Amino acid sequence: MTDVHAAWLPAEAFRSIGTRNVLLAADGGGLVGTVAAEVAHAGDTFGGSLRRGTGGDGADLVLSVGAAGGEGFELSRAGGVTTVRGDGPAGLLYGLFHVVRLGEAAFGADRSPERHQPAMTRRMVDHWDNVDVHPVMGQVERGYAGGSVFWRDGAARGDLARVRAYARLLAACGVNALAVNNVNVHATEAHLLTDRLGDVAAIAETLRPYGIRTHLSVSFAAPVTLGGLPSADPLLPEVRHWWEAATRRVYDAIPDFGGYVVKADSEGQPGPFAYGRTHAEGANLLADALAPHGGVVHWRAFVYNHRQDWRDRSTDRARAAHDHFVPLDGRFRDNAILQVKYGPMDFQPREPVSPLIAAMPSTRVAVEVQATQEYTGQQRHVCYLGPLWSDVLGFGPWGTDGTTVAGIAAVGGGLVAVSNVGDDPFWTGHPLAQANLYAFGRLAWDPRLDPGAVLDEWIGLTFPGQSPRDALHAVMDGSWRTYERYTAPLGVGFMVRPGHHYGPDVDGYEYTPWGTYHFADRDGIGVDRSRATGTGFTGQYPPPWRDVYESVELCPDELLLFFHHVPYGHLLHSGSTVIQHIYDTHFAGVEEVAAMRERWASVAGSVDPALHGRVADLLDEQLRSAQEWCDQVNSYFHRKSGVPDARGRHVY
Ligand code: GCW
Repeated sequence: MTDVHAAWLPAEAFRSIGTRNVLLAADGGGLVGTVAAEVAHAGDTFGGSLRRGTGGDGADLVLSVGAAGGEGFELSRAGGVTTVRGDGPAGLLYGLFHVVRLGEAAFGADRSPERHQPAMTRRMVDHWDNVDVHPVMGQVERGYAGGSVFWRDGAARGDLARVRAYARLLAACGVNALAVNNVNVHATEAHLLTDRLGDVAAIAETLRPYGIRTHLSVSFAAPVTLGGLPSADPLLPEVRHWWEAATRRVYDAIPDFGGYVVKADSEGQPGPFAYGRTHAEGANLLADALAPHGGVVHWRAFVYNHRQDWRDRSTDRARAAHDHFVPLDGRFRDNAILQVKYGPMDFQPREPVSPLIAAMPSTRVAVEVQATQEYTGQQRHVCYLGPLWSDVLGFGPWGTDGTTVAGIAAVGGGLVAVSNVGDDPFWTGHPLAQANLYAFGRLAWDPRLDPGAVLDEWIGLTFPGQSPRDALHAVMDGSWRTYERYTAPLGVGFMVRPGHHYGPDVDGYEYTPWGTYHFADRDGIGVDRSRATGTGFTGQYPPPWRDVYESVELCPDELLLFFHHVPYGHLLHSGSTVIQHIYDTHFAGVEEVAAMRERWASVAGSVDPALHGRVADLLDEQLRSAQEWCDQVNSYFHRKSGVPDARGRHVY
């Protein structure tokens, strides 16, 4: 693995444990064996010791496992001894990584017993991995970090050392489930379910020592394409039998298999609509096949008409998931999880929270976010997404009373991120994009964590003993808002180049069938989604949001153009007009990127030169791209509106 740079957890991150005498008072292999190996390795590196057995004399750290089982753990310190007691082996593993995170602080002052327990049962990453190199999408769809970590040239990688290292990184931030292939299931990946199951079993074996269960994306048409049946109708007995038998074979090969992920009737993927069946009938077919084995199906709610007529302003893509799924609430099996993107459109830097999340009280809902930065700079721009996800998770669909999005996901299906990792030496292309993956895991474990503090953990674990902490905060803390400033304004979204989605193209999607429009004309901009005069989307929210978003006066500035079409002279709460806001934020965004770049230049010499160089090069590109966004967006709106910039800056 010499071509691989460390992410979080370089050897140095284990110094505090590696210099201690550790007693592991638990038998067995499995996850306890993983803990033993981690501690032994750290001891070999730094001169500490590991003893297994009982009798803690002289130990600085005592690790044990309770009988209850589970992922929680208790941490305490008294009389010079730090104690971690895992509820089960998984809890011990997470407890160990918590001690690593704390570093020397775990061995300082006394600590009265603290309980740690994940908020979400399932904390999952999905890989949009095509196995083969797809002619348009590449090996990893929306992958910005090189090729696949799992496959090479369409075949399984013989050497899974990199996957093992990945599993360790994931476990250290709390991830416990992973889907190995794209939700768009093409001909090659379809076979992972049947004759290429061995590839999946090998990955599962590699992930298992770090407490990660393996999931598989499957095609709803598999009974036809793989099984040779004439139909995939979910109500036909032969179709049910086919899925039962296929699933039994999966569990024979992978006894702790997690389950299936399905994108159906979405962007051309097959689904139950072809047979006049509902999505509940479709999902339940797979849920029933998985149930005897304890598996779950993640059924994606990303269902909309991608062949809409741009002339028709009554069709609203934002409405689609709610329109499709709310009538089905209560009709999904308990092991069928509805996986909902956090926003009603598609992973934009700013969207309201999807109203569907709160509208399925009798269905288990998982919330999906995108660590792979399709619309947030494609891992060429620094864009730390912790604050975005934290806002989403803390959002109260019923206002400040009542539960949050995190609460709904916690009692439902958990949190899912589309992974941003590939075979790039820095794992995520942009080395700083690693922080997004780390933050995802930590926020799924505890959504109340402050994203700045999570970033601080990542910095500490990634650059132990080095000193770029302040510079990294300066570059990353506000980077999501900076990105928002120089891209599409006030929640209107898109304005990206169609197809690859990188860089500006204000009208790129305006006359396409994709349902992603801004409706700018000479007088104003925005999408009227009000009940009074627009698409009625605001009516999908419960109070207070249905009224807040309905009202031009009450709607928060950052979402104004998502919900309303307003004149350029409309006055925002900020005191600025819409047009002046567009100019000001775009100029400011570019200045902020320039400052980020300078700040990064100032820490050359205090971080690994290869890493410094990669980030520096990418910041050059980010500045170029931000400038391009600024110039195109400002020129576009100046030309449309005829309103000059109040500060007389150069617009083309
Ligand atoms: O964001 C869009 C992407 C598609 C993706 C789709 C989805 C996997 O542009 O590439 O397909 O979402 O989430 O299914």
